[in-house]
Amino acid sequence: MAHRPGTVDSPRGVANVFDPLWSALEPVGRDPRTGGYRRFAWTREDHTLREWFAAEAAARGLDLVEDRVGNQWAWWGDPDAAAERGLGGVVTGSHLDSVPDGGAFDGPLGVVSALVAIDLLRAAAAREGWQPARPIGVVNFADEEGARFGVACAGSRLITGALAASKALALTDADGTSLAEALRRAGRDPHALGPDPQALRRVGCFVELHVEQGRALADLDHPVAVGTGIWPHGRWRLDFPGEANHAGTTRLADRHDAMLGYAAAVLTARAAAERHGCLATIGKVAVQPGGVNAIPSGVTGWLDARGADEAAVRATVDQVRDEALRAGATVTEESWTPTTAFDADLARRLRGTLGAAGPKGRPDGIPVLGTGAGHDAGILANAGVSAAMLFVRNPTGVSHSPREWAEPDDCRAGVRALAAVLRDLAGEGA
Ligand code: HGY
Ligand code: MN
Ligand code: MN
Repeated sequence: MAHRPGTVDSPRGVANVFDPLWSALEPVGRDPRTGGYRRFAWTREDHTLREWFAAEAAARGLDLVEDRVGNQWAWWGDPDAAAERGLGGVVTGSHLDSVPDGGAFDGPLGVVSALVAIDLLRAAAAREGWQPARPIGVVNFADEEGARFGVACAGSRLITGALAASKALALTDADGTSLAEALRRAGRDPHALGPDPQALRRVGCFVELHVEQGRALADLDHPVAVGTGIWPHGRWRLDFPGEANHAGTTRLADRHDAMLGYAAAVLTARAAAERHGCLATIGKVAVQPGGVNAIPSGVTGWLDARGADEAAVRATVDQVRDEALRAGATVTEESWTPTTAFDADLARRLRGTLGAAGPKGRPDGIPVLGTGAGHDAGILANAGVSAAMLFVRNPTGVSHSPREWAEPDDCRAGVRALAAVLRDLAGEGA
């Protein structure tokens, strides 16, 4: 049952709306053993989350549109009529899917904060007669984590053309189910998949609020920051060949053990990252046949490499690639995101709005942060959309883990900051 908005102006203000929305999401895809989330694209959990988003949009009288790849857009105002007048919409939002055993905040904090920010602006409209000069949209991007089919930000990459529909439809999950089949089972037409210039034309600017995936704000003792950019980063699949045989009867000299090449690549990734000042992770591996007493016939590992300097990331990947090729592996680049700079004018405007509204006595106003985490805002920015981010303090600094956290007061500070920047961006003559 969607929560009835409009009580955001009550004494408990933002919490009065934020908390029920958060509680409604809390159980969806949660593993009671770990407290982590499994919310993968085009699964039952994803369906539940999409239905929740649609109900909350309807409860606010927002017009819900699903684009060619399944991203959900909820609009206050008519973005097409505004686009005819050369006025792009002001969009916020994020994603609802997770990594395996992910935290509660990565993605959902941006979507829930966006809905509550709309409630704050609606209350201001009722109280002050304020009306946005531009449509305001809330987006739920599909498959941002790429946890099931392996390509991150798939929804935003597809509509911007950064990911070809043909490549996406052929992606398969651990069970061998293709994205095409998963879409069909979810009642979507896989052949509709492709770039969606109409969806993008509606967006004048995009501001994504996200839990910080690090400790910078905790160290700065500030609840909210403005994002400046995203490090270059990518994913590579490493397939190591071997020969299945009996663990107890095959002499060492006779073995072709795929695990050895994989293990060397893992150690090389760490050494190369240290050498080049980057981050390299091999966090996912698949072993065939996967028997304790069977020498592996094949091992597939996935490399995630990132860093502030593109050449250093490439050098890190090259070193791992050379090691893998020595073991006879094939190496496939699955995704690459270049250095991403958010719209500097937009970021400056956010700082102007928030610097004034930030905690008193801070001469430097609101902090600015870069990040090594990928986001849909980065994909849109690289497609020429004016985009920026807001980060909310995470005292643990941990993410992609059940330990990810944001204090309720900081979540509310994030909502108020988001509402302030949306009001400025969508305001009269904006
Ligand atoms: O991988 C990332 O940085 C993001 O969480 N998709
Ligand atoms: Mn994430
Ligand atoms: Mn995220």
